Amino acid sequence: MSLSSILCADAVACAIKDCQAPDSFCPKKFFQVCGLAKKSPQDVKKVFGILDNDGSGYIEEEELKFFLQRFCPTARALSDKETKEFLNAADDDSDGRIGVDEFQAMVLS
Ligand SMILES: [Ca+2]
Repeated sequence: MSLSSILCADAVACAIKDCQAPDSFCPKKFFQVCGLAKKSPQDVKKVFGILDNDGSGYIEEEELKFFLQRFCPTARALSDKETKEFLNAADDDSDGRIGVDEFQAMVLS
């Protein structure tokens, strides 16, 4: 399973390019531009599984930092500020990590 089987490469490239400038990353915008916001909950869950690099069942801060690189190996890492904002935007129960329900809610809402 890879992201390219779920998302269109052009849309992903466009979403990455859109947040190239430091501190310009916005999760909601990224999910819209890359096309994930229009996918089924099942597809969003598959993407979650890819982003959960260590298979812990949660996306932790360390995984969020390298979020863009999961989509494109040459993309930049997120700044600490962007990582925190991303986490806060999704972490509804404030446990410091993103579960699959929280991820689906953020992407599809
Ligand atoms: Ca994890």
